[in-house]
Amino acid sequence: NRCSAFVWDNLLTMLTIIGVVAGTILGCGLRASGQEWSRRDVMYFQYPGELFLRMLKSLIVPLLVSSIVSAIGSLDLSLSGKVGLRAIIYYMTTTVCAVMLGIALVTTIKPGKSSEAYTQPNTTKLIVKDTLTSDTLLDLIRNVFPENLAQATIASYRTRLVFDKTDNRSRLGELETYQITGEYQSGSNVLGLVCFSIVLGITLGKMGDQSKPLQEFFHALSEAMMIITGWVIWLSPLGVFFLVTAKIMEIDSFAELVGRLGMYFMTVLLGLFLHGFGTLSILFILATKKLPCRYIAKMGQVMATAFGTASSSATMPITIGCCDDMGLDPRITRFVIPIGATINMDGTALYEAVAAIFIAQLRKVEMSFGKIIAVSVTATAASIGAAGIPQAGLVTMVMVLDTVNLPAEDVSIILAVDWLLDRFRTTINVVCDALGAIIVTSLSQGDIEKTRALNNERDGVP
Ligand code: DAS
Repeated sequence: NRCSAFVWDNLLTMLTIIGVVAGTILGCGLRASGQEWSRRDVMYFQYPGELFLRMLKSLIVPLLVSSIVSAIGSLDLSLSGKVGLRAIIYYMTTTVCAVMLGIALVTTIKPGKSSEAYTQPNTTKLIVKDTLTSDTLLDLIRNVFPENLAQATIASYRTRLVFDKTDNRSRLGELETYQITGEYQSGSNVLGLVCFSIVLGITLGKMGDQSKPLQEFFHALSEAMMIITGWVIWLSPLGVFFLVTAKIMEIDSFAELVGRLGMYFMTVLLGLFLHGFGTLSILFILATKKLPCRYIAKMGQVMATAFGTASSSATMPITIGCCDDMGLDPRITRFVIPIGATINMDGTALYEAVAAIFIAQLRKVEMSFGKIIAVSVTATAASIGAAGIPQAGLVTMVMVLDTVNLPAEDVSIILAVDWLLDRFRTTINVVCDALGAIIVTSLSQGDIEKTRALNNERDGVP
């Protein structure tokens, strides 16, 4: 009985993981067949997965706004202030720890050190369009204040990276130009919406009974979004299956995964593992006096979806559902998870610090202490500004490279393995968000009880 209960409780997670594995096997099998797959073939394979991703993304805006507004409105303002402060302190602490761990590893392992001078691969030339670090930094702050809420989720950065594959060796048999620009798809970069929702939640809280109808509206909307999430989540196994298959079909070659990029790849992976199951676990034990393993064991669905979609924003509804299943206070979960999914990206911060110093090593650029500090600061800022969509960290990395006087086109050096590293770092991003919700809830228990007692006393409840 216990076994069947376990299987039933984890059925969807197991099916989603099977979807990722089966997609990997099919993708490799299709490549091994030696047949040339056109972009259209890849698109057909990707299509069901793209529909699944769009269903999740369509939930992001209504869920994010309603969750934050109803959560802040339902918490006393002093309590929501304390909860918000604890969340921000947790996000900053874990992100800085991730960057420092990444820098320690890359300067110790030195994946970029090699005898011969590095030559840019002639297969991928990056034409950088008006990439200005100051512009990127100013854009990060500019996007906090959306000028038009209806379009708040379409943040435009001036950082534009155009990858121009000049060789015809490309897998898809045609000259193709990747255009990775700062113009993120709708519903992906939600920094402005998060800030507006926080201000609106605080305002409704200050308005008292006058805002009750609106608070009830946002609460009902948040619950409705979670119900729809419960339906969409059952498509995860198929969705991730097709997304992973198509992604493996379209990548150029696995050859880059060995050799010099392989060492870089393993350095980032080691850092993500040590951060996820080392730093975060230590912080978790210190804050909650509990072991994190049984909580992480319940995050299988979240991790499988994050890995399959490479989007922490798209995974956000599932992360909230996972926290609900763990019995956390929904008012705190719906407050900290949307914010965490937007600005707390430890995996991305670690990756950007490692990548920048790896490229400096390849270029034989000496990294002074001052430059390492500059990388730490800009990698943290870049991870905050990165949207929760696939390969967003690649775009904001331009800022990090510029601080160590590396040309932005060097981003293309690590492009070949970025699609896979992105999935691992996105998984760590969402695990960190979920553990943060548990930690903040645990640290706020006393305040929640105190506030409840004060409210009961005020309302004359015995
Ligand atoms: N894929 C991003 C995310 O969704 C992370 C990144 O690109 O670095 O979190």
